[in-house]
Amino acid sequence: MTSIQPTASTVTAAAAAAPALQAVIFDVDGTLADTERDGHRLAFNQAFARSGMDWEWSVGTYGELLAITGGKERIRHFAALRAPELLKQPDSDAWLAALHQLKSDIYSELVRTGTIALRPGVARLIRELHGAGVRLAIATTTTRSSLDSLLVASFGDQARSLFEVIGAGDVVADKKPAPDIYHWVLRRMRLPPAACLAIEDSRPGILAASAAGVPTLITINAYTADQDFGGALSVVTDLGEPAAPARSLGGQPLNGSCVDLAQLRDWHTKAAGSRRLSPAN
Ligand code: XBP
Ligand code: MG
Repeated sequence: MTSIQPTASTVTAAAAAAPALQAVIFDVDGTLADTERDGHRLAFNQAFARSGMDWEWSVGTYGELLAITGGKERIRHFAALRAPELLKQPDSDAWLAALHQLKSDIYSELVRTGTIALRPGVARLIRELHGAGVRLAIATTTTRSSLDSLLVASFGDQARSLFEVIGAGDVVADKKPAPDIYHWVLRRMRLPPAACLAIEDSRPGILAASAAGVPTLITINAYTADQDFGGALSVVTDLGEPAAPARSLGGQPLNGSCVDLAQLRDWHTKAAGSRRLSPAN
């Protein structure tokens, strides 16, 4: 097969015909905040203890369990390995739902006490995008009540007006890495995937966004640093603050110390250019 080598001028010409960046879709856990190790994990463990169960997920075990997205799904997976008889009870679905509800309530309480901060650059970038009229959305596997608690604790009264569309938890049957939550959000925003950019932190996240056709920026964290982020627009340590610069780890390089709107537009335009020139498209 003949390979097409894009030149700077052909990339510019192709990108000119592609949709401009209109919306940014944020993942939540691991992206907006480091919620997993000291938030969700603790809430699961407290829910197990309060329910009289001897399960306790260590930091390492929880890292492995993150491959199963969704809290109910994660409990079900662990039960299938450790106590399959629990899943054979006639009321097992109700048991699981009640246990997860307890976990979600504990998580919301933890978040309300202010123990989980937004990651570097998240509030700065969201405010810049909102101020510039870029549309904002959320695509997450997390339960809606847990997300709302995090948003209110982080953004106060502004929480409800910042994000135009919120896709969370069970609004779709198949969670990430399936693309369904991105399809759900895109339908409600009435936007094509190429007009959006996703910010994710994990392999299930980039698989979901990419399968929906949304170009994706990755901000890694301790649980996801070694994962495969092939196909990402760019991989960075975090979104960065002027006094605490982010670092490039792969893909398109970061120009400067922070991810800002100008940087997102630049990456988005380059992605559009290479997509249109790719022989597969
Ligand atoms: C991460 C998840 C979630 C949380 C737990 O979601 O997989 O399941 O770990 O939340 P994302 P719930 O990265 O898509 O934000 O217990 O509410 O499911
Ligand atoms: Mg995530």
